[in-house]
Amino acid sequence: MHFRLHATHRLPRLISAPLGPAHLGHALAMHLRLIIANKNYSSWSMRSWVLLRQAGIPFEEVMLPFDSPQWREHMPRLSPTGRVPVLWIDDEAVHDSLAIAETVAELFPDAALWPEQGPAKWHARAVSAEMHASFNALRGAMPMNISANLAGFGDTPASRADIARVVAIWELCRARFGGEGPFLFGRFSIADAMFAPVVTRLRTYGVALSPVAEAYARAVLELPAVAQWCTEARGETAFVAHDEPYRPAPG
Ligand SMILES: N[C@@H](CCC(=O)N[C@@H](CS)C(=O)NCC(=O)O)C(=O)O
Repeated sequence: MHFRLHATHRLPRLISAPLGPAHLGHALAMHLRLIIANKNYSSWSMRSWVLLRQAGIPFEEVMLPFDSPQWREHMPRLSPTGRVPVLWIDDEAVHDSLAIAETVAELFPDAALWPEQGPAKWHARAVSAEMHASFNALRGAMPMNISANLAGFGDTPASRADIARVVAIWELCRARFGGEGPFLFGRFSIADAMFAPVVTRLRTYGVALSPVAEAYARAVLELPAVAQWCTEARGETAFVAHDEPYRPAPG
């Protein structure tokens, strides 16, 4: 292992960070390359991309569209699991969105990507892990599809129960830990990156939210990195049938 950034590269603390590397103030010693898939569909990719971009950490983006010749050609070499995201740190591959988040937090401690310590940090870890491991009904019934308007689709008892749990998490975090900003733990953290694709799903499927959850969802959508991801997602034209249970293929 050769994580040289830890000692030599310090980032300022983030509230809602400006984009770009200007505030790094120095060249990075490591090359970060993030392998992702379609911005419209790939919710796991979105988490890692939003985290890096919102933290202002420079990285090279490699987008391999699902079901494409590029995916078939490059994925065997670029992803140990055949899935995205994968973060390459020089010639080391770190797969899985939660492992990527932990690794980035470790490499850039001054970005303060987790809350500082104590209960806020413990809860941020817990809800990020819960997001990572749960909500299968919501994922299945309401696949991420940023550019679509599918209001009313995907509303099942199981997806509704998942949404109720997500909203309960948001309300608890906002009430207990959100005093210093509009995010789950006040300032932007890994937990917000983990929930960002859920926020877009709730918009796509027209889900009505409580006032606290709605305010949080708006804050997430207004994050510069989330706004950029969504704009780029809306610019994509690929139609991936596997992610489109509700719409016929165009043409
Ligand atoms: N637990 C993984 C999930 C990764 C995942 O399922 N990625 C999807 C895209 S969002 C994927 O690569 N699917 C392609 C496939 O399964 O062939 C993570 O957190 O990164």
